[in-house]
Amino acid sequence: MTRTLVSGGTLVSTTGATPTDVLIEGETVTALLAPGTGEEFSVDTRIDATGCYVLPGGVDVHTHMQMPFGGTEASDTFATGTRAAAFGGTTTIVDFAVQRTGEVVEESLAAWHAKAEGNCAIDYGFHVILGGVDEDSLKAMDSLVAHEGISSFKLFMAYPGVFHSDDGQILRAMQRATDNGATIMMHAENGTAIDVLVQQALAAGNTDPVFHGLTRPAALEGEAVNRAIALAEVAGDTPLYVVHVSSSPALDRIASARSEGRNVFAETCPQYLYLTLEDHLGAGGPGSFEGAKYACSTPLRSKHEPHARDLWKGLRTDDLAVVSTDHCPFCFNDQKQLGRGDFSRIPNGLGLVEHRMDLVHQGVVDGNLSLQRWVETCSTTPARMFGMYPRKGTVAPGSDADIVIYDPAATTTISAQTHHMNLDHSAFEGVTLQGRVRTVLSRGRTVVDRGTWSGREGHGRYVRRGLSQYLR
Ligand code: DUC
Ligand code: ZN
Ligand code: ZN
Repeated sequence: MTRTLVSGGTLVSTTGATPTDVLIEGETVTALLAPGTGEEFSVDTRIDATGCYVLPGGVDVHTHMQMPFGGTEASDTFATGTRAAAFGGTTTIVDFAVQRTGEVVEESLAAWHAKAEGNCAIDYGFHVILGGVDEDSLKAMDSLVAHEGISSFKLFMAYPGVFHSDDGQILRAMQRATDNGATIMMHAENGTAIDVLVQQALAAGNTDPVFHGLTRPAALEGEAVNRAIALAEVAGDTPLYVVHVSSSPALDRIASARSEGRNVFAETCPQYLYLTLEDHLGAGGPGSFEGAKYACSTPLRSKHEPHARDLWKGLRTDDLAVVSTDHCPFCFNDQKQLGRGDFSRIPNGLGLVEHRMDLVHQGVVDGNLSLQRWVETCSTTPARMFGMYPRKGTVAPGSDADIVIYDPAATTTISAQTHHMNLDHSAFEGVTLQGRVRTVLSRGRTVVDRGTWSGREGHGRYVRRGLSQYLR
């Protein structure tokens, strides 16, 4: 069994930042050692982490690799997307297998396994999107939790006619989850009301990308979050995890449910912390299609309202427990173009799996978040929330040796010319961030070192997950 020693670095965890050497045997961390004491071990590989942070590999629990959506398919495959994730310091993803109305859940899951197996560069798990809640899919939830390592199911209050579940279907799925222990992940936007606003905007000739945001107001995110929380309460305090929270009204309702001790959890994504409706979705002004690059749902919010400031605050107070990406990339030249002349046809999604760790680290540099909280929101909590801890999300004896060596003194400049995602543009084009991923280990194997790839398609394994570890 090969032995690797990572020495000279500062181990960052949820509780502190301490100079520590890390001993790895095979795929597993076997010891944390006082600085310098690792020198007495005979090892095959020594990795000098002097001047760097050593942290648990990032865990991104919201990605959509090669997902069919909006008349096309997300442009990253499991091969390209997981490689890009690794370049950015993420060593585990949890992607969404999609069941549509009328499809058999187990068959949908098998189809997603077939897409991923043998192609991933890092470890991966699955949630299941239930696009059709009926007797069969409800039954399938039980067996997926018990036998398949799937402990979370996403429902949509948005996208009528595509993924949308009505309140009765949501209540039934939540009741089932209360019984089997699963977490319900909610896309909380009032889709029926949004569709009315969309039709009215188009009828008035308002077709530019900015209307994607203007027809999905924050109030309709807040309303849907409120309804989801009420339904989860009626269903017996079902574990509820609200995805891609983008606005103050949504966060307010989550914070209030949490203050009552409810099983309510939430994530946000980097785009809502940094990008705005005016500067990005509205880029180029009237008549420009540039903003299509930034069309995602929930949408970017107005810079004239305190959404981003509140989201950073929510991350500090734990009302937002996780930062994920909702990585769902569509190329500008041949995919986003589907929405030219009709914003409602722009495939929704941004490609960010490669930049989450750097973007949230910038929040540390800017004083918005502590170093410990960076690791907590990007690695440890997502692993615990979705039943993968302590195998993932920590550097400790017995955990998988998924490790990032991060140089806080270096910088990263983001560009489509240099990123590794299969995407012809970048939402953060030209932005320079403080800090840089230097070396990445996935289960003991170096996959990235100083920008050079040494990973392998098929190295990534399926992770069977348990229940959320945040429940009473
Ligand atoms: N939101 C997106 O932006 N893309 C995919 C699905 C979703 O809910
Ligand atoms: Zn969603
Ligand atoms: Zn999503």
